[in-house]
Amino acid sequence: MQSLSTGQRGLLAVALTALPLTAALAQAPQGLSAEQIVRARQATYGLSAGTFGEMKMVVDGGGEVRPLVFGARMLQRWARTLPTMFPAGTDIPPTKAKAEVWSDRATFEQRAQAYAEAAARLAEVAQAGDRAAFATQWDAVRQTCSACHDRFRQEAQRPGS
Ligand code: ASC
Repeated sequence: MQSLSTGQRGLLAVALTALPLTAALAQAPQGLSAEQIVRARQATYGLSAGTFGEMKMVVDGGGEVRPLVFGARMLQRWARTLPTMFPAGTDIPPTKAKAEVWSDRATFEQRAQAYAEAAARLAEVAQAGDRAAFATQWDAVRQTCSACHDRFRQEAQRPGS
C-alpha cells in the first residue's frame, strides 16, 4: 500500500467495496412480473400445442415418427417444469388458470406428472420409429392434457385478456 498514492488507495478501496456488491447483483436477477410469467407460460403452452398438433398431422399423413422424438422430449421437459410456472401471485389476467391450481396444488402437480410420463413414453415410441404405437400414445398424451384442463383451466377468457 505504501507505494500507492492517496488517490489510488481511494480507488482501490472503492473497488474492493464494490466487488462483493457487483457479485451479489449478478446473482440476483430482477424477477419477472406476474404478468410476464403468465405470458411466458401461455406462450409455452401455445408452442406445446403447436408441436403436439403437428405430430398428429405427421401420424395421420403416414409420415416418419422418428423425427418427432425431439418434440416429444421437449413436451416432457415442459411438463416437468410446468408447475413451477404457476408461482403464488400469478392468478392474474390474462390467465385462464382456475384458482384450484393454487388451492389443490397436489392434484395439479400429479396431473403435470402424468403428462410428463406420457410424453416420455411418446419420445420412446418415436425413438423406436413405431408409428402405430406413437398414434396410440399421442391419444394417451392428449388425455393427460384434457385431465388437467378439465379441472384447472377455464374455457372462457377472463375480462381484460
Ligand atoms: C391438444 C391441445 C390441447 C389438448 C386438449 C386435449 O392438441 O392443443 O390443449 O390437445 O385439447 O383435450
